[in-house]
Amino acid sequence: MKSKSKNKFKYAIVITLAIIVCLLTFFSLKSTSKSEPEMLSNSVIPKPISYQKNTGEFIVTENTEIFVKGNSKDETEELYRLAEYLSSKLSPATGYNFKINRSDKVSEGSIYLTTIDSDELQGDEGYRIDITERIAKVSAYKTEGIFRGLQTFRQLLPAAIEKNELASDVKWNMECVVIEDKPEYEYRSLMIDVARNFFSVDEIKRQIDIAAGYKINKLHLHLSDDQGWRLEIEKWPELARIGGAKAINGGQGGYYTKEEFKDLVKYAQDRYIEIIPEFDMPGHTTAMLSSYDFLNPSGKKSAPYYGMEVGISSLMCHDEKTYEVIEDIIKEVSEISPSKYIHIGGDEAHKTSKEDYNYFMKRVSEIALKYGKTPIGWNPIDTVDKIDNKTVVQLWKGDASSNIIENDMKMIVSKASKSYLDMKYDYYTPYGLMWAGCSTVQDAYEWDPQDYAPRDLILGVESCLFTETITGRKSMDYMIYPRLLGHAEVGWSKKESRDFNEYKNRLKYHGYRLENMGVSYYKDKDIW
Ligand code: TNX
Repeated sequence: MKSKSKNKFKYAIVITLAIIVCLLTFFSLKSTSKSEPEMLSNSVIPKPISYQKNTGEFIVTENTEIFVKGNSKDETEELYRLAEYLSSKLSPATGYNFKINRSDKVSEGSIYLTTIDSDELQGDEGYRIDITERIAKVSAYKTEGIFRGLQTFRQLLPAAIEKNELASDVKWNMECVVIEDKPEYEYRSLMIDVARNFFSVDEIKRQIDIAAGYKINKLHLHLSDDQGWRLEIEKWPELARIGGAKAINGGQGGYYTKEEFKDLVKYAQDRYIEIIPEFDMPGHTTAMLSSYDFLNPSGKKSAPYYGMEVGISSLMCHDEKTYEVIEDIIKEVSEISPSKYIHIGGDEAHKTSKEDYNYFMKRVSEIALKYGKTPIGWNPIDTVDKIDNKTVVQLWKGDASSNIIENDMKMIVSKASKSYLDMKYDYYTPYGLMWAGCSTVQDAYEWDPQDYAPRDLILGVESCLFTETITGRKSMDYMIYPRLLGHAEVGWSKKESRDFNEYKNRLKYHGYRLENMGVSYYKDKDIW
């Protein structure tokens, strides 16, 4: 009797302990899953044209392989590289090594990247995603479309996929879906001013990589201004050596050697981003004028300038030496820049007479054309008499002028009040300026280039980060993100499909993604 009750007691203890273990496991699992926000269906930014959710899910596991097959051997090789890119994005958080196969005999449970020899997927950047329980497929007409599609693909996985370290206890599931997508505009750009403050190759690469995730396809580098010249020119080495010595407020200067520039171009190309170099002229040129005496009317070098003013300098517009130097610059840059475009500035030339401005911009635009480049200039370049209408106008204030419309000039829309990333979010923002007003996350989203110009003239949009007040990665991230995501959607998604209240939900989820990527974004109180 005694031993029976002893046994009962033992059982009771074992059962109680088992219950405690179960409860502890349950709560600890719950708390780990709590730290991972619940995946939001259809949270892709920029918003795809169509998103057809089906039942079921595809799960990425340690056995998942990637298959690639292009229309030609070269395309298959490029898809192989893109599979490696995808793998580099998925491996850190999952801890999986994905086997890559050059084949269309796709085994169950695999990811498949393939190009299709028909334009049904509409243009170079269009793509289609078919996620079934068996296969996760990305197809496109061109490999560029596959790259854009891969950005959507990444966003179909839980936000933890963006972590740079192992994320255990996460189920890597994607909902079954058919997505068909293509961009509204061909030109979706981020501009970084590396002249006012200089940013290293690695800092720029990091921004390229993040922006590529939101289907940005151009990076415009503002390589010269009063405060700095940032690219090595072999024929005129003092431009970089003297002109690049410092930055605004006498801060740390620097410049890219030609090799570094080529490396940046390649890094961007690998992410289907085109780098557009800008040399801002004839104003914004103190760095040039302080590098070479003969560019100045006095024959003496200008004093360097590290202040905040604009409109303080001008090149000599009727001196052939000026054009010799400019031609050498454009020639050298054309040799290392595969971009179709070169940006020749043309803004705030307050120290140049209108007549000189017209003469100068027309000549420089012709030099660019001579080297096979399409010139881009800030408005008022559109007011230059008889300028070649291949010149693209970058609209930063005002509306499309009658000149633009009559001359049928193409435009990039980057209105300061909407797409300047250096405008403060609100009065309390620690960085930035306010000359075009504050620009909230909502302001950055709720606009359309067609508010300022006719559709058929618009190439696309650009977000501009001027850096008078921005010195490092933290302030850069804070001003760019999350506004760039809104701009990316303005450039990619159809106007009719955009609604801020709906966007806010998707953006909220992207906060976790940005966080996992290590981006110090601005946490708008209305959203986070
Ligand atoms: C205007 S935008 C400028 C830049 C300044 C910027 C500051 C443009 C074409 N010129 O020189 O850096 O404002 O927001």
